[in-house]
Amino acid sequence: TINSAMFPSTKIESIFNKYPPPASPSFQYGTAGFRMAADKLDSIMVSVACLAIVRSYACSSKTIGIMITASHNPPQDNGVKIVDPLGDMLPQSWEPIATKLANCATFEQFKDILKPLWEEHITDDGSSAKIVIARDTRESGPHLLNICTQLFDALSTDIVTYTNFQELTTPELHYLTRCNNDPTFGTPSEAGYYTKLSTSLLKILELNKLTTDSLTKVVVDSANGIGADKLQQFLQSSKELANKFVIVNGNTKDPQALNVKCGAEFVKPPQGLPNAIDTTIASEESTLCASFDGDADRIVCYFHGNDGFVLLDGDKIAILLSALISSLFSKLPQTDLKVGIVQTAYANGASTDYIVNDLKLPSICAKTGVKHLHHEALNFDVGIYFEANGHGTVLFSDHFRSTMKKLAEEDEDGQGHVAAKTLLLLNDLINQTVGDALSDLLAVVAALALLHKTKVDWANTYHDLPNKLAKAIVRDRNIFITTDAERKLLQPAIQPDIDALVAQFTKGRAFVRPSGTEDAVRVYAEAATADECAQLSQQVVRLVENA
Ligand code: NG1
Ligand code: ZN
Repeated sequence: TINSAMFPSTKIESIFNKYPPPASPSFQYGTAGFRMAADKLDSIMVSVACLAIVRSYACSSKTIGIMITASHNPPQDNGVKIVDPLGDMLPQSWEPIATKLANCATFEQFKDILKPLWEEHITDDGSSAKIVIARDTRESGPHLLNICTQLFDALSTDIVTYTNFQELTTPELHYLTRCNNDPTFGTPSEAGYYTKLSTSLLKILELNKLTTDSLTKVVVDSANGIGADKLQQFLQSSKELANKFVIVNGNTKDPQALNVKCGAEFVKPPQGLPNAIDTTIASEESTLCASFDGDADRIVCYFHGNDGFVLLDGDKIAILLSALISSLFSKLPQTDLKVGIVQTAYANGASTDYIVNDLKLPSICAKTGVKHLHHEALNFDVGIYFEANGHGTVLFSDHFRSTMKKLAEEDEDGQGHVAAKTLLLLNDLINQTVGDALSDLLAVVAALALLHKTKVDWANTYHDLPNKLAKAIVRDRNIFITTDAERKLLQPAIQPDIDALVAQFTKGRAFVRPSGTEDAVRVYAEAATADECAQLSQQVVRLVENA
C-alpha cells in the first residue's frame, strides 16, 4: 500500500534524537559487527534496527536476525550484528551501509542515506519487515535491545513485526532466523533447537548400536555466560544426556564474571586451565574438558596429560570430524561428493600437513573471520571449516543430502545404510548456519564414540608445532596491507625481511596482519622448538614495530 511505502521520517527521527550519535562518530561494522564499550552503542542500535528493516524488505520480507553480544570481550563491552535469512552473516556489500548509517552525526544525514534505501527496497505488496532479536547475558543487553524494540514499536505493524527472544546464544539466534524462513530446517523455538540436537545425537548412537554410556563425560566451562543457562536447559530437555555434562563457570547472575579467568579465549592463547577446573579434574581419565566463549559460538577442548596441559583446539576438532566423515564415507560406494577442509593462516602447520598428507583432503586457507571460511566451505559438498580458536562447523550441500538419501535406500540392510543415515543425521546435529559450541561439543563426543577413540588418541593424531600469537602496537594499523589469505604483507615493505628471519628457523613460519577487532597488529610465529618460536616471534614483532 502507498501508506506503508512512505518513509516514516518523524517516528524514526524521534528515536534517533532520543539516542543521538556523538558529534563526530567513527564506527565500523567489521568481522564481528559493531563491538565496543557498551555505553557507546546507543546510537548504533538505532542504525542497526533501521538497517535490519531495510534488509528484510530487500529479502522479500524474510525474517532478519539481530544479535546483541560482544562474545569473548570483557563484561563492560557489547556489540551487535545482523543475521541474514538463511542464518548466515549480513553480506559484505551491506557492511559499508551499516558503517555509513552509524557514522551520521545528524538526522538529516541519516535520512539522506536511509530514505532512498527504504524506498528502493520496500516490498510492492506492502508486507512488513520481520525481525527476530536476542542478546547474551551482559548487563547492558536489556537497555540496548530495548532501543531496537522502541523503534519497532514506534512504527506500525504494517512496517515491521518482531519477536524478542531476550536471552539466546548467538548460534540459537542464527538457527531461529533460519527456521522462520525455512520451516524444513527445524521448529522456530528454543525447544525445537534442543530437540533437533538431542534427537540426532541419540539416533546416531542407536543406529551404530551404541548407548549414551559410550559418550565421554565433559566438564564444560561456560565462561559465566549464556552458554551455561542454555546448556542447562538443553540437559533438562534431554534427560538421557544429563549425567554426561557438568557445567562450571556457570554464574550468569553476576554480570561482572563473564569471560573473567575462564572461557575459550582465556584458555586457548596462553594454553592453561580456567578457574574452577584444576589439574585434578582435568587429569581424570574419563573426563574431557571444554570451554565455550561468552556467546557460545566457539569451543576448545583440553585435558591435563602426563606432560601437562593438552589443547584440542579448532584445528583438532576439524580433524576429528573429518576423520569421522572419512570413516563413514569409506563404508559407502565411491561418490562424486567433494570433501574439503577450510582453515586460516592461524591453523597450526602440523594440522595442515596432517590434512594434506594423511587425510589426503584438499586444504584451503581463508582470511580470518568466520564469514570468509564459511564462504569457502560452501564450495564443497562437505565443507569442514574451523578457526584455530574454535569457531567453526561443517556444511553439507543439497547434493550431499540427496546422494545420502539415495545410498541409504539402496542398501536397506547393509552397513552402507548405517553410514549414509549417520551422515544424514550429522547434517542435523551440526549447526548449518554458524559455528555453535553446543552442537560442536555434541559432534565431538559422537565422533569419539563412533571412532572408538579416547581423548588421548585424539590428541595424538598429530602434534602441534610450538606457536605464539603476539601483538605489536603500532601507530596506525591501517597501513598494514596483506595478500595471499593474509599470509604475506604488501605494505609496509618488510615481507622480504620477515622471509629472511623465517628462513633461519627449522619449520619456521610467521605472518603479520592487522586485527579486525582490536587496535593492534597480530604476529603469529611457529617453529620446531618453543625456544626458536619465541625468538622468531620476538624478532618479527620488532620488525613490525620499527616498520
Ligand atoms: P582479529 O582481531 O581480526 O584477529 C579475532 C580472531 C578471529 C575471529 C575474530 C572475530 C584470532 C587470531 N583472531 O579476529 O579468529 O574470531 O576475532 O571474533 O583468533
Ligand atoms: Zn563468540
